[in-house]
Amino acid sequence: MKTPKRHTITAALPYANGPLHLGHLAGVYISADIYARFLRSNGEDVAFICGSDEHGAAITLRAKKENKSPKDIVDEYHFSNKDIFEKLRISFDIYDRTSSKHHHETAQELFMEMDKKGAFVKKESEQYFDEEYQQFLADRYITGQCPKCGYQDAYGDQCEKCGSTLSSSELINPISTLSRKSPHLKNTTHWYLPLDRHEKWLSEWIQKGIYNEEQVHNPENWKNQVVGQCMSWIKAGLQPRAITRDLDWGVNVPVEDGEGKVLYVWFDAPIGYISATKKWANENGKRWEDYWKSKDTNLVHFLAKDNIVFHTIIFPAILSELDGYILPTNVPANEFLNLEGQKLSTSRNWAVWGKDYITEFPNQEDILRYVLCSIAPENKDSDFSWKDFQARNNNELVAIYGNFVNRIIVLTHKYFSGKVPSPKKLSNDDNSILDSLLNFENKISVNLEKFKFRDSLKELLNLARLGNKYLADQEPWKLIKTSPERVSSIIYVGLQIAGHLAHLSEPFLPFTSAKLLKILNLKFTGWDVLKNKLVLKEGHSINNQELLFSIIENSKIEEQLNKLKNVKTLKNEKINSKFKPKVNYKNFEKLELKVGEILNAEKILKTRNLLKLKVSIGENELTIVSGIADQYNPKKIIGKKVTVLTNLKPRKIKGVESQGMILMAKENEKNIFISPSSLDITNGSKIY
Ligand code: B3M
Ligand code: ZN
Repeated sequence: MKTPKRHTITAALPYANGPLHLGHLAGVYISADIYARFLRSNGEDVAFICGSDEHGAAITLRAKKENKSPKDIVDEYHFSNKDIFEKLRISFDIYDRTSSKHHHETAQELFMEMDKKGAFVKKESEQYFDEEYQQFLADRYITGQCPKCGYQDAYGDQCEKCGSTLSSSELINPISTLSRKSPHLKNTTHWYLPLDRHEKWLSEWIQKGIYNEEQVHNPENWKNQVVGQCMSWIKAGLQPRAITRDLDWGVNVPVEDGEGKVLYVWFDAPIGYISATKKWANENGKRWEDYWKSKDTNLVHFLAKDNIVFHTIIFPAILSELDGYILPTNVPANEFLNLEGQKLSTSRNWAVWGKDYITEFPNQEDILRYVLCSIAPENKDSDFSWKDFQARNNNELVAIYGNFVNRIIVLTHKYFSGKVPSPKKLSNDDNSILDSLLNFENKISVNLEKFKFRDSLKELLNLARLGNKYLADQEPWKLIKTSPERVSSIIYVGLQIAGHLAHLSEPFLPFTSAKLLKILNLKFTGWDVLKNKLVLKEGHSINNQELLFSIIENSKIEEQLNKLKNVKTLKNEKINSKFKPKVNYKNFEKLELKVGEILNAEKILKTRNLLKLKVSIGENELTIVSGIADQYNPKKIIGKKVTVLTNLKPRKIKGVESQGMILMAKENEKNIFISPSSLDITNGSKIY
């Protein structure tokens, strides 16, 4: 037996601030899983590492908006995302969390190792500070006018209108998203990773693949777009990058004068791969160092194109400053997946959510895996459409794969009582088909080794196609009376094809592979058995047929398309609602708006979403029923200042008289209180 090679396979850690959609799955996790399963099928030693990325300003900002703690947010999405991965059988060896204690310890340890070595420079600079909140503002916390295109609501790090990368100091009229006031500049000190010092070797490494004598990779195996992106960064000149932030959520900076600061999320997140490996190794009797510090280990990072530079420039620069770490052998980044011809967008709800797919297509996980692999955005952006999804299922999985398996199993039971027959009369054609079986494993493997997942999946389907065509050409059902010896040979050959198909499907279609192996009464012991064209012995009994795939009806697809149509209509309504007819001042004046304060809040029993609020509006108190229980924890909103419409005609809701209305802003289907920006404004103050 050959000695197994060791592989550390990482998949980008999804931010635990939102649900997974098909773009994430097609961009990263399906390919990574196929690769990990392929390696394991070949007896290789694999650590397949992932987890939730639970730090960063995007998470704290979302928490603020929803009036929750960052911990509430990451807990919610960590578990729901983990569940989706499990249901799709993404076979991570560990799905860890960067908010865990062991990760904080590892990240701090590595920071200190680098700090001691002098791998950082400390620099003072001016950064925006929110006086009211007594807080420095991460770039995401500042909005203002884009200096490039004039867009009013650009973020401090990026303008979403024109796509330019910005720094908050460039924004015109910056506003803090916390207090809604203009922040002022104040001095702060940060630790910087001087990427300029690393420019030379990184450029050599990316272009020639040479890191040191012991670690060399062939740069021709890297995707063009990955090398291209790295080189365009390097050519522009690498700049020192701050790796600490003034935030209160993240890994604390573990040195003197690090107080009030945390590590930059892109510093700690990739270290998450290492801390997760440590945890997994500890729990499984392995040495984590073998997976990160041995030159024989093949380190591969799976991710989408917006994460490339972090894994090919910043993380390698970090690793190079640490003792004995290896660098990735490859970073086979994918491009993006679109949906029905449009860019996927979480905020516009233009997405197919993993969770919805799992509930709406029960027991059809492999179809999704199949389709997303067939259209993986390997070298350019690709498109998911429901019609194509249906066609691939009906015309390929059902009509070719499922049909072949169904026929061969039914015929074996019908003619040979469910036993593999002895081939009485093998023809030349039969023999050449049996010989050709050996090539499939080879073709699939060669493609997978090059991260060509689409091509390898095509080969898998070609094997099913071969079986289907073979049975159609041979027509054993016509020969059974006249030439039973021929039929024994045809069924024998057909079963061998099915045996290869069952094994080779494992990385791509793990549910189907398991079912087919069970039908064939085989145990999966890896692909070694495929070195032999005969995987089923004469006389071996097989089990009964089970349905592998079924037709997806038009109505099912229409349902999905309607859902997307509704998203579009909603969007149009939003646009149209900007243009509601004008009202005169007299009408506006009829509304009595006041500043209120929530004095008490309780859930109304037997309702999903209703809170009964007691709201002070100065001299009076109002009882108000509000449908916000899914977003606001009643305990946490007491004392909150809100805007109240106080002269709305009272009405009974679930038996409670509601005497007014609290004004809300709707963003991404969430309701957010419109709170007066100044906290000490008196209750009952008129708003006009
Ligand atoms: N959390 C994924 C993203 O950019 C990011 C990956 C971290 S990998 C260390 O959506
Ligand atoms: Zn712009």
